[in-house]
Amino acid sequence: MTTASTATAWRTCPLCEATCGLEIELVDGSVRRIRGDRRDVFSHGYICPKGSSLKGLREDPDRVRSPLVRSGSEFTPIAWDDAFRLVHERLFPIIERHGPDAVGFYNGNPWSHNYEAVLYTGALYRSLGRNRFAAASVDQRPREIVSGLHFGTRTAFPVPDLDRTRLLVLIGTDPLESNGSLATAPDWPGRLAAIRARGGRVLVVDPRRTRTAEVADEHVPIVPGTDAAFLSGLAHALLFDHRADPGPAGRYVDGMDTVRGALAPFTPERVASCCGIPAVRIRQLAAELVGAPSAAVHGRLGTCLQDKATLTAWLLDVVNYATGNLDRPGGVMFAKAAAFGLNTTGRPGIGGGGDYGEVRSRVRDMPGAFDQLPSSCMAEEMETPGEGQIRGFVTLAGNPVLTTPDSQRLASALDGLEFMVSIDMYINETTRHADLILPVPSPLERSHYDVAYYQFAVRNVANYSPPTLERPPGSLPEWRIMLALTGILSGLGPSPDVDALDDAVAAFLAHQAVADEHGPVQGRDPGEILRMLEPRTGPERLLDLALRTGPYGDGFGVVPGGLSLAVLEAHPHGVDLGPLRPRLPEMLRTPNGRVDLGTPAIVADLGRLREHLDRPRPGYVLIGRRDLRSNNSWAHNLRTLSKGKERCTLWVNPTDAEALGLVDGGRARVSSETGSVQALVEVTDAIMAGVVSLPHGWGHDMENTRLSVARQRPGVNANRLSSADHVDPLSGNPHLNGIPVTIESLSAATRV
Ligand SMILES: Nc1nc2c(c(=O)[nH]1)N[C@H]1C(S)=C(S)[C@@H](COP(=O)(O)OP(=O)(O)OC[C@H]3O[C@@H](n4cnc5c(=O)[nH]c(N)nc54)[C@H](O)[C@@H]3O)O[C@H]1N2
Ligand SMILES: Nc1nc2c(c(=O)[nH]1)N[C@H]1C(S)=C(S)[C@@H](COP(=O)(O)OP(=O)(O)OC[C@H]3O[C@@H](n4cnc5c(=O)[nH]c(N)nc54)[C@H](O)[C@@H]3O)O[C@H]1N2
Ligand code: SF4
Ligand SMILES: [Mo]
Repeated sequence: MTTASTATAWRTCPLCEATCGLEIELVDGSVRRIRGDRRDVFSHGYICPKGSSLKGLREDPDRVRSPLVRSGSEFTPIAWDDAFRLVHERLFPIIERHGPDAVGFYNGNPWSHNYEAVLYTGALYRSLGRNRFAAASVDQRPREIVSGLHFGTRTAFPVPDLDRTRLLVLIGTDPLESNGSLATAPDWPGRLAAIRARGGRVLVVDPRRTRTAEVADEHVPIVPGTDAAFLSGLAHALLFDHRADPGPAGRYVDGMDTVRGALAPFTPERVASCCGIPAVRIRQLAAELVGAPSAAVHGRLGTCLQDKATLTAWLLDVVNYATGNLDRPGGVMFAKAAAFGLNTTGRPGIGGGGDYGEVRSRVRDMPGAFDQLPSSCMAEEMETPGEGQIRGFVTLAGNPVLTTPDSQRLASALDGLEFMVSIDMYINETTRHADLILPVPSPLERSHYDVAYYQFAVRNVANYSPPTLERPPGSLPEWRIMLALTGILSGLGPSPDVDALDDAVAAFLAHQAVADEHGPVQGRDPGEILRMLEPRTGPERLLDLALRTGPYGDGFGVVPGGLSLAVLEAHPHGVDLGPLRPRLPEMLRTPNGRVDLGTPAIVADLGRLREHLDRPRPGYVLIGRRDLRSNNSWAHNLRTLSKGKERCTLWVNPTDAEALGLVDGGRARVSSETGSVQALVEVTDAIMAGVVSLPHGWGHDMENTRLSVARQRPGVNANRLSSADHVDPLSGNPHLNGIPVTIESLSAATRV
């Protein structure tokens, strides 16, 4: 008889922005149990139901484990060499014949939680043209554009200082379901409770009485899509009635005269009927914000998926600045990431700004940003003939057929492509269109470091996770797949030398590090730096380089005791680098080293807001929502998460239900100008009258997918109702919250 070999491993959960530490019990090389890691320096044992689902994800029989080639609707396994040969034979010639714009690329949300993908995208981008898209432009793109304009880098998000603030205003975010966004923090329930325990207040502005609103001190309902109206009224009250001291940030900020002038017409009284929040409440909130010892106004996804999203992000910065809370403890602050921080390299205080608007889309002339074009342009760039038309496509960690606007149209456009490759782990609504699927290992079989999320965490931390389990034979790490693709699309033939390409990426970054006049290895020999990184390769080598040349790094011997990957390896529960500290002006990377809140392009957009104020409200409007046990489109195949009550329901207020003849558990047809779906009705007073809500990421009843669990309760695809044409013109972000719809009762109650 042999005894089972047991072990414990720790790693950071890669499923959402909260970066919780997991403690994983292993028996004979498989996972027995996953719990919260009580010793994790950031999460202290907190975990949500998704964290333990990594076991189910690894073991899911539906997960793709070898490359698959499609013929008609059939997928057949093929060897990796053959798969790459096919890329060379079918995808590369498209670039040769039509140029690099002819092959498009879309990366989805899990990309950002996967440092292998993040670190090797730069190389892949160089083999492609301008048609690069990402879930970012159905998400935080407007916020990134404003951060780029105000602070010089796209990830310079003003983060609510959750652990010290005395007044937290959450707008369009539901962290009790989502675990938070653009404010990386494990355990929002605990952190919100702590604000109240120390005598502070939490206020939620949302068309729904969310679970977050239920634990807050106050819920302020708002008409969907009108946050810019509300915030302009709030900013007006702050700028004209209070004139609060902006504090030290005042030394670095310009443009407030322009801002005051531009906002003059937007009195609380003028905006109140549009946003549905009484003028007295807006004025009172201004007084509360000014009077609080510290206050943070944090707007998130609900504010980003509307047609004035960029204006809204700008107004959030104006409001936090005008109350003296920009860059002060308890207000909104900037993290200082240990590695890869966009605002920790180069000259402190000065930079090139961003590339906003430099590249534009071919068909609709939409502005690009950060090397990407808006995802709302994807389908038209595939459909519209001419030079630069997308004929080949690569998706990586994304399911745009469920997650981007007018998904039905996108699905047809994908069918018209000459060749499509998906780097993914499922045959889902998007990858079923691919000619070739290149599968990636499960998250437990790779290492992990949160390149993106530590750049906007509420506390500075660094945590590296080695692979928990060995990669199964026959699998390839995602970064090697990406480099192979990079090589093939760059003309290096069907089997490029991936190790040489990896060396080239590392050498490029080492050269950059020694060329950084303000970095710790300035002027040193890049060859020496690369030798000091041996024998590491792949993402670990890039991470070690970034940590050692980062703000807490050992500078390759210059700073004794500084951070390196070896230090993180010795600290499996993470390294705590302390609370956020004021960072102005050092964190700026704007061309003149200052913050201009009066950016003309944004201020000019107030004209559209003025028109909006007088617009009659449409009848019913549709918004989205998130659920703790779901994760965009791809957690629905995991049994542990898909148990329990039906989650893809249409929320309808009781008054509306009565007027429409809808009953709880009945079915309704929801139609927009784009399309129509039949949804299960859930009557609840948690949603305001005139507004209905459907979550996105559902609609798993499409043909030819391999999602046996998700298919049992498919739900409906909310993005059949959204339109790719209604966008925020400054960012290209689609208007997904507040879509005008009509609703029709289809049947009596069946169940809920
Ligand atoms: N109506 C409406 N639409 C929305 C939203 C909304 O609120 N309302 N929200 C938007 C937002 S915020 C976002 S971020 C997008 C998300 O949109 P997407 O990113 O397009 O969708 P996901 O469901 O996150 O897709 C994840 C895909 O990645 C694969 N995957 C998971 N892990 C890995 C990995 O490690 N490597 C690789 N290669 N693949 C992996 C999964 O199998 C799945 O195919 O949806 C947006 N769409
Ligand atoms: N459980 C779970 N967690 C997730 C995800 C998931 O799918 N499921 N997705 C992850 C991703 S990709 C992201 S980006 C984050 C997003 O995380 P959050 O930013 O917290 O997003 P949501 O939970 O969708 O909350 C958005 C809120 O905006 C409200 N809302 C809708 N329209 C408006 C409006 O016009 N104005 C205002 N003020 N509010 C409005 C909605 O009712 C909703 O409560 O969550 C991440 N975490
Ligand atoms: S909150 Fe997010 S990071 Fe934490 S366990 Fe859940 S999914 Fe993972
Ligand atoms: Mo997102």
